[in-house]
Amino acid sequence: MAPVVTARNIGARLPREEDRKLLTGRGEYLADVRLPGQVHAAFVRSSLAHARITGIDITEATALPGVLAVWTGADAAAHCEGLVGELSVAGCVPTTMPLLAQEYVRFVGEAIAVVVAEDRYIAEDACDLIAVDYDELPPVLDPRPALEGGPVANEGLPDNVALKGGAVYGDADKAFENAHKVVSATYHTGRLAALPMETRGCAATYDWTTQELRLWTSTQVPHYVKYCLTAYLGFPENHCEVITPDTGGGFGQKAHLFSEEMLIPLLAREVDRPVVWVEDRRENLMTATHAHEQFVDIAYAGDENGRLTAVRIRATGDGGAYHQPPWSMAVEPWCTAMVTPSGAYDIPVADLTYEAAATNKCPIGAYRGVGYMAGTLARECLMDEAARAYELSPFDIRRRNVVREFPWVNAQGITYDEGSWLRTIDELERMVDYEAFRRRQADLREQGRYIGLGLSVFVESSGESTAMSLAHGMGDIYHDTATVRMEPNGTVTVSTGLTTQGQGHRTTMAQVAADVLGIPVRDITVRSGDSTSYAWGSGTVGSRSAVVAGGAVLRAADAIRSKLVSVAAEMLKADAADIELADGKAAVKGEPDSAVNIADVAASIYFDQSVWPDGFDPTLEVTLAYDPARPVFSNGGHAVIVELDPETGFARVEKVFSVEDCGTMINPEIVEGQLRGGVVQGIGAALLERLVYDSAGQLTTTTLLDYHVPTLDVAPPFEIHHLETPSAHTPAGIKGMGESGLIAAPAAVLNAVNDALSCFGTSLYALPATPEQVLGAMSPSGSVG
Ligand code: MCN
Repeated sequence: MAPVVTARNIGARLPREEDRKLLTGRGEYLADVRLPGQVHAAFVRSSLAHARITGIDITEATALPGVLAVWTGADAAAHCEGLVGELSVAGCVPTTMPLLAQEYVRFVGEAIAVVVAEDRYIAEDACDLIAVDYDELPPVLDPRPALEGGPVANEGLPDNVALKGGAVYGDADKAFENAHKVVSATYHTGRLAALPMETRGCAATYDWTTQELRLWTSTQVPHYVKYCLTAYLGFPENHCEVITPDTGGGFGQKAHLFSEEMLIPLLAREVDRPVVWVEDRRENLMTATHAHEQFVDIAYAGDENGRLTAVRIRATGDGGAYHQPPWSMAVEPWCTAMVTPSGAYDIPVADLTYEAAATNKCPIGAYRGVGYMAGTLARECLMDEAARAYELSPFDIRRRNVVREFPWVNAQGITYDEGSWLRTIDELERMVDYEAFRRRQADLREQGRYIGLGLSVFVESSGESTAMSLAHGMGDIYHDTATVRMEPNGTVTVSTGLTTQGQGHRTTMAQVAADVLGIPVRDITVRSGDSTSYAWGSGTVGSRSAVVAGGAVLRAADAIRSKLVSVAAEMLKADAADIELADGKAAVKGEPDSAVNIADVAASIYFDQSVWPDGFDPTLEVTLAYDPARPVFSNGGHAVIVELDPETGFARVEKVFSVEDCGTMINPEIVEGQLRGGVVQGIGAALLERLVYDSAGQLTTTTLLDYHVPTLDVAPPFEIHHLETPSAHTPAGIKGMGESGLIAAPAAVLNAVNDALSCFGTSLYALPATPEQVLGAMSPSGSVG
């Protein structure tokens, strides 16, 4: 039975409970962890992109006073051969990433040795004393030629193919042969860093007398890390605890298993002291996974009316040197090709190819909108090209193709149960006042000013669960649990398996529980994932928390509610079916004067057997799981206006209009914060951010002077419109939305830049659209000015 929800707090714009602590500087992050007797680790990392290690001399480092341990690849391999990464889909070839490089190094920054010393200075000095001899090998840097053969990037993948596969749904050749028009393009998404404000880090203690291991790690997936401590290293799982302190952003980067998280516990056991490692920014930019780099070839076949009859897509990922578990380098191109091509459109035929090349670069991992960002960029930017080819407005071409009836099963067999896909397009057109925009654009062009409007409509999968993770070939995401405990005074502790990187879960999960239990939000404390000794969870990834953790909280709170109702019925001498819980009181429906305080009901459950129904179990603590049986899809769109500076080539985002439909909103303020943050990250991806390797495979963007992230001066004004199409399959109709900003904004920004460039007869196809590229596109010769 669906939980009973009173909807007093769900939907309210409550301020974030967690901000009081975080904004007053009282947050406790990984670097704030202080353990008695703690010592520090530092890593020696490869200075070459690809080489055979011919010798490592650790003699001087080991002799340095204050050094407690120096480990190289062989020491680590004695405990663990390496982290095995793969995606369980057709054509994926697994890799094993050693904890410390053994025979080969395969990207600049790969860890070769680790030093533990009394302080970080000594550890770093000792690292400088370690001499590594290399036999340099040619680096593989370009994924497309790499897939054709030649030098190998990873000796475990003899032809550089980490992933290759695809599928055809319908007769694609015929559809393209018979097409009235074919439009096609190749889009390139640059290599990005998820760049959490707080870098990675971990600290561990090991007590040999009890075999208790404690690992503090700045992660989005503590339960998975704990599982891996046993699976890879053999620490007994019931003797391990993984603790996640306050976390300064993750954005997917901290949703991996990292070698460092395995090494630090081993070293704590080795030196019998607590060991701490805090990553520096350079390490973070070089080694903490990169994201989103893909080439996407895409083509549409269309009939004479602008109706698309087929889509053909080939997604090629530049995967880096290894699969980084659990999100392998294969997820990006697989998801782009197999999940995103038709989006909100009814395109009956699909020809889909995915491939990932191993290269001598940092492994590709997760960053907000894995696979969806590049797929949405290709689909939505080509849709604007199609609009130009058919001489239709960007709204009309989309309206002509958008799905109007639900449930809808697309060409690949993915079922979408509901959505406001057509309304999204209509609302965006209303918000931007399209005709007025075109008039303003024409007037400004006369004055030598170039503005453009870009549109992007998205569908976002959310609520990653067992069913979805198996469909995505992941197999590492399952259900979540929540524990709800009511104290004798009626206050409540909700513990969830979530970790929080800034999403405001302590507020939203309290809102959810409050509406089931009928008590004020202020009486609820939420513990989210600070320790794996609380409720079990699969991690904060894939916009799953509102749906999956929220579902678990709803179910567990509902079980407590049933107990309160049955005892309140005894106390009020009424039928349980007639009892309502709201505003801190239990009352008989329609008889407000009958009310008793829920706190008194709770106290009676603990202390007064006389009001217990027969056989009543007086526990007010319940743990329950939730695992959505099917994927949940939210949807929306962005329309972006940019102005290009003809002097500098800089594209300034003038305004963003967003439509968001994540079903029932728990907290619109938080939803809007998520949306704004994601869109600004999308503006960064579209215009500013790019990790650059030189021809030797050296990363040249290892500081924030070189890697340009958007700051407040780039953040535009927003106009946000909410649609609410609840899911029929999730408790309370909630759908997730945490990735939507970054999934769809880059396409809207590039479309806007290309709309502004249309009077020059040029378009850009690669992100980021840097000032140099924009200037080049604006110059008559098309060359960079
Ligand atoms: N929410 C809501 N109503 C809904 C849906 C969501 O009020 N119908 C609220 C949720 O309760 C939650 C927030 O919005 O507080 C985001 O919910 P959800 O879409 O479930 O996403 P997650 O909580 O699972 O967060 C993960 C998502 C991802 S995948 C990345 S990456 C990401 C992101 O959220 N990383 C972030 N947002 C981030 N925000 C910050 N500040 N830092 C990160 O690292």
